[in-house]
Amino acid sequence: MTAAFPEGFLFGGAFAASQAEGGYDADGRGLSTADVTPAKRKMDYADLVELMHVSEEAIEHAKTVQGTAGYPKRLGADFYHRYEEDIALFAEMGYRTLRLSLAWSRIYPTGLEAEPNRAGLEFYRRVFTALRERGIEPLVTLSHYEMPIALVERFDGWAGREVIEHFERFATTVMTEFQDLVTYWLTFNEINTTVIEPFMGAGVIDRRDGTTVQRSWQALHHQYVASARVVRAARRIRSDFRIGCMLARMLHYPATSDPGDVLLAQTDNEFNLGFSDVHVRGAYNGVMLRRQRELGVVIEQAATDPADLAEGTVDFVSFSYYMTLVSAVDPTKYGSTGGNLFSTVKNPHLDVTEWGWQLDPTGLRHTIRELWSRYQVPLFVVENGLGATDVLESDGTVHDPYRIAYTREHLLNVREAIADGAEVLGYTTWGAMDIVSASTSQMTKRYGFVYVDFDDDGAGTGDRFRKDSFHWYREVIVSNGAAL
Ligand code: BGP
Repeated sequence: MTAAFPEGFLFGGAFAASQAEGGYDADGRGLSTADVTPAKRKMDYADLVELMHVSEEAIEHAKTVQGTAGYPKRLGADFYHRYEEDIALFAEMGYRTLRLSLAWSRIYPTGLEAEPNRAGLEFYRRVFTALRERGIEPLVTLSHYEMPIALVERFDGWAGREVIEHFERFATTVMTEFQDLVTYWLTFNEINTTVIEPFMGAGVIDRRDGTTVQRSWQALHHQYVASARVVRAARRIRSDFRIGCMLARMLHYPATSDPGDVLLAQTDNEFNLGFSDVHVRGAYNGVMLRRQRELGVVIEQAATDPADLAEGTVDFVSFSYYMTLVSAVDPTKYGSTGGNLFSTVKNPHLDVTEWGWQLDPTGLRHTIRELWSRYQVPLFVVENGLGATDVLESDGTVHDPYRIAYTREHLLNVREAIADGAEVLGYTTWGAMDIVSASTSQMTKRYGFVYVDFDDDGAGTGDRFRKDSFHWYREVIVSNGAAL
C-alpha cells in the first residue's frame, strides 16, 4: 500500500508579521526591531554576520527616518492592507492552515503599556475571522523575529529579565482575546536563532565589547522561562489550546566515517536538539551545558526557573527545515557554502540554491523520524521552502518549476516519514506569498506561491500573481497529497 497523508492533514503556508505585514506605523503600532533593520543585499554568507549587524548608531538613525525607504521590513508585502485579498488567495489554494505571527508592538507599542492597543487587536481579529470564514486554521507564532524597540533600549532586549513579565502580559492578552478564533499557538520562532543572530532573535545588540555571547545566552534563558510560563497560562485560558515550540532544525552529517567526524556530527546534532529539549523535556541537555561552560557563559537563574521550565513543556514540536549541514573536524579540507544565518562545510552530494543553501529532501524524512523518536509528541513542519529569483512574465504568469520540484520532493519525504510511524500534524510552506527575507531583507529572494510585485527597494504595484506552484499546490491539497 502506498504511503498517504492522514485525513485532515494541515497543508498550508507560513509567514511572519515582521516580514509580511508592513503597516509599521499604522493604528498606533510602535517601532520594532524589524523596523530598524536596514536593507541588505544578496551576499556571500561570509559577510552575513557583518551585514546583519545592527549597531546602536544604526538604531538611532533609523528612529529618525520616516517612511519605509531603506527599511524593507516596514513595508513587507503590505499584508496589513491587503490581507483580505491574500486570504482569498490562500483559500483558493485550499489552505487548511495558515501560520502567521503577531507584531508585539502592534498590541503593546512599547511593550510597557498596562493596556493593549485596541486597534491592533481589532486588526488581528479581522484577520483570524477571515481565515475562519474560509475554513483555514490559524497557527499563531507569538514571537517571530521582532519586539518593541523600547524594550531593547530599556532592558537590553531579552537579556533583561523584566521582559519576561511584559511578554507574559502580551501573550496572555492575545490568547485570551482570540481564544474563540485560535487554537494552535507557537511561542518563539526558531528559538536557537537567539544565540546565532541575537538582535533578530532577542533584541540583544552586538556591542562588539565581548559581552554579546553572555547576554545572548542569558536572553535565551529568559525566553525559555517566558515560554514555559506562557504555556501554563495558555492551559488556564483554554484547556484544549495546542501550544508548541519552534526549532530551526539543523541536521548535521559527518564529513567522513572517521570517528572524529562522526562524534562531531553527533555533538552538533545534540547541541541543536538541545534547543528543543528545553521546551519538551524541561531542562538543558548536557551538550548544551558543556557548550555554555566552554563559552564562559554563566546563566543567572531565579530559584523558580528550573520548576517553571519543567512544568511549562509544550504539546507539540514545530520546526523549520531548509537544508542540511556537514560536521568536519578539519573543515579546511572541504569547501564551504551558505546556510540559514551561517555558512557550512560543502556536501559534495548535494546541489545548492542561488543563496548556497544545500538542497536535501531526504534529510527531512531523517529529521522527522529523529524528532519523533526523541520526543514522541506530535510534530509540525512549519517552514520549508525555496528562495529564488522568480520572474514575472508579461502575461502575469510566473514559471517556477524549481519550487514545484523542491516542494514535491520534500512533501514525499514527509509522507514517507509518516509511513515510518511519525505523527505529523501539518506542513506549511515558507512563504505563503513573497515576503521580505529575514536574513538579507530582500524581496527578490522569493519563496511564495503568490508573486508580490515589490522589489528590494519596495518599488512596484504590490499586486499579487499566481505562480505555477500556486496551481500545483492546490491540486496537492485538494487530493490530500495524492496528486504529488
Ligand atoms: C527562517 C525564518 C523565517 C524565514 C526563513 C527564510 O530562519 O524563521 O522567518 O526568513 O528562515 O530565511 P530568509 O528569509 O533569511 O531567506
